[in-house]
Formats: sequence, C-alpha cells, structure tokens
Amino acid sequence: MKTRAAVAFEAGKPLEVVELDLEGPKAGEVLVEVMATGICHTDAYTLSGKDPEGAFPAVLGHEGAGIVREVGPGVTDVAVGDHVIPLYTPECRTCEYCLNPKTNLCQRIRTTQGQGVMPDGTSRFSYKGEKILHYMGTSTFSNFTVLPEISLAKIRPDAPFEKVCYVGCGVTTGLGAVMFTAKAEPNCTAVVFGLGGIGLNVIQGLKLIGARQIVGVDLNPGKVEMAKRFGMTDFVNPKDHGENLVGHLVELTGGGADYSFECIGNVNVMRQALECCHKGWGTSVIIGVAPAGAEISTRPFQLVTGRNWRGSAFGGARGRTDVPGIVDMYMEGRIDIDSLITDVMPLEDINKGFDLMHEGKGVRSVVTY
Ligand code: NAD
Ligand code: DAO
Ligand code: ZN
Repeated sequence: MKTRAAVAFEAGKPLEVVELDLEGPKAGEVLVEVMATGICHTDAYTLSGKDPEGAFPAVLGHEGAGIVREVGPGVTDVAVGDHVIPLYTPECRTCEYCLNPKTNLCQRIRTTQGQGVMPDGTSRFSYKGEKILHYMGTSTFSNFTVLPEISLAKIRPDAPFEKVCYVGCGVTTGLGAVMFTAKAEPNCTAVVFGLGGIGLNVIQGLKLIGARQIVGVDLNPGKVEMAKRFGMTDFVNPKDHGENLVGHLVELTGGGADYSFECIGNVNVMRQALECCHKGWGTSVIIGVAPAGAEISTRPFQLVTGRNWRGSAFGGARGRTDVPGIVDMYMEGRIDIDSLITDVMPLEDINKGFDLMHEGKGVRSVVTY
C-alpha cells in the first residue's frame, strides 16, 4: 500500500512529506493507521545527527495514537479496529527483563529496533525502490505504520487521538518517573529541574500522589504560570542564586528534597539535582537525555551519605500494562493533557512544529493526519 509520511532523508535537513510504499504486516506484526502524533525532543535530537543510534533515511516519530487496520499471522492481543498507542519501549512479558519487576526495559526486539528494522531484520517502508528505516520501532510520522504486536498498548475507544498520543512518551515519562521509578510517597518534598513537556508531567504526577512541596527550577520565568497550574508550590530561577543554587534548594526544602527530577539533559544540572536531595535518603531521578559522550560527576561522599541516583526511561512504565490506565486517568479528568498541547498542525506543516520546539514556544505540538 501507499502511505503519506514525513521522511528524514538526511541528518540536519528538514523532513520531506512524500508518498512511501508500505508492505503489510508479517507474522507477529500489525498495520496501524496513525491518527495523531506528538513531536518530541528525541525526534529533533535524532534528526540533528547527534544521536549515535540515528540512521537515515528514516521515518521518525514515537509519540502516536491510532487504529489497528490489519494484523499479521499469529497476532492474538490486538484486533482490527482496536485503538492503540505505539510503544518505543515494548513489553513482551516473557523475556528476562520483562520477568524482572525491577525494570521496564524489555529486550525482546532491542537489537533490530535500534537498527531501524522489524524483528525479522527487514524494513516495511521504501521510496522509489530504496529502503527507508523505521525509528524506535514506531515511526509515527507516517499515516500508516507497521509495528510488532508487543509494541502496542490497547486503549479505550473513546479517548481522543490528538490528546492521548502524548501518553506515548511525555505524559507517561513524567508521571511514571514519580509513580513507577521514584515510587514517591504522599507528603514528600520534591524539586523538578526543567519545566518543559516532561517536567510539567512530573509536577502533575507529584501533585497526584500528594507531595507536600513541589519546587520548580527553570531559567525561563515564562514557565511559572503553567507550572503553578499543574501543582508547583515554589519557583526558583537559577539566575537568582549563582553558585548557591543547591544551598538555597536545601534550605527551601528544610534540609534537602526527598526526591528530585532532572528533566533537561544537562549534566551540570544532574549534579545539582543529586546534591539538593536530603542526606540519608534523598533520591534523584535522571530523565533528561544528555548529549552523546557527556558524563556526570559528584563527590562520592554524596552517595556514601545516603543520597541515591536513579535513571528513568519511559517513566519506568510497562507499556501494555500501564499505558491504558494512564489514558483512563486522562478520560476521568485526573490528569490534564489538553493545556500541554499548545499547537496542532497537519503533516504538511510538521517542520513548523520542530521550529516551535527549537524556539522554546509552547509545550507540545501535535500533528493530526
Ligand atoms: P523542554 O525543552 O520542553 O524543557 C526543558 C526545560 O528546561 C525548559 O523549560 C528550559 O527553559 C529548561 N532549562 C534548560 N536549561 C536549564 C538549566 N540549566 N537550568 C534550569 N532550567 C533549564 O524539554 P522536554 O520535552 O521537557 O524534555 C526534557 C528532557 O527529557 C530532554 O532531554 C528529552 O530528550 C528527555 N526525555 C527523556 C525521556 C526518558 O524516557 N528518559 C523521554 C522523553 C524525553
Ligand atoms: O537499551 O533497552 C534499551 C532501550 C533504551 C531506551 C531508552 C529510551 C529512553 C530515553 C529516550 C527518550 C525517548 C523519547
Ligand atoms: Zn520483554
């Protein structure tokens, strides 16, 4: 079949909207009509050419929602007509990782997904006879895409695609870092570094679990209003505190935060996030993706004296198990997604969505097909 797609032909160049050839699903695979997709920093990072795993030409996009249109042989867990969210972190439920409750990093298709191909080692996309690669196992910048069955979360049919696509990455990453990775408790104190599309979802996760104090840290005071609306209790601009930012945060939280979250991808901030945690028990969760090759540092005594450093991918969520519940939370009005989707555009304008992100305008742009 044919599908309209925004293709990354080369690193550092705008996406080109073209018509691709798409082969149907093979064994264990599913054809999905993508109805909406968010544009995330990770797509921009890969497009920039800085992602060591980035390969071209490829169909990027990993934050989508859509409808199952065809299933390949042996597919049992989804059926034609089901509404689904593609998962860049799959959940096979049988690999060593899925069987270990300490991780969500299913490894069933890790190697081929990283190479931009389906589990059988081939791509379903092509253009004028040349192979086009998949991306993160999802490729949601195509109106139709093929995914392994284990990379799909089935969701309720009344959820609006142009909102719940954001659950495919940003919402789950933020809420999950609080609920699944940190397992933060009611009445805790927390510091959130970076009040963008991820940090705001961390804040709403903290509010949801009943955190007592939620301190937001950002260089941009323009982020304050939205962050307050989501539950931030105190705002700190690093520019106002120079070298004493950590000391100020420790004082503000009465001895250090129970939890901190780095939602930027800056290794210097990661250090501040660890060091503003409470001696004896404070846990800092790294969510931001730092540039390739960057390294973190601190004095080991920070850890000897009881602070903990953690990392979180996709919020520690197991996609097929946890994502439907997060969609339910939105539909029940327990979390806000609408305010975070600040621009909606057709596929033809997808490069404008990337421009808005680079300019720091809005929170999330969504493409509807
Ligand atoms: P964003 O650009 O929307 O937000 C970043 C915020 O940080 C901005 O408000 C900016 O003003 C602020 N900021 C920048 N430098 C700062 C500094 N030195 N001190 C304080 N504030 C500063 O980005 P986002 O979409 O929220 O993504 C955040 C990070 O999370 C990115 O690195 C992204 O790649 C990563 N991410 C990780 C996962 C995961 O599973 N771990 C998933 C999605 C995204
Ligand atoms: O090595 O098992 C693995 C997969 C790691 C994927 C982690 C992805 C999280 C960070 C990227 C942000 C995605 C938008
Ligand atoms: Zn698995």
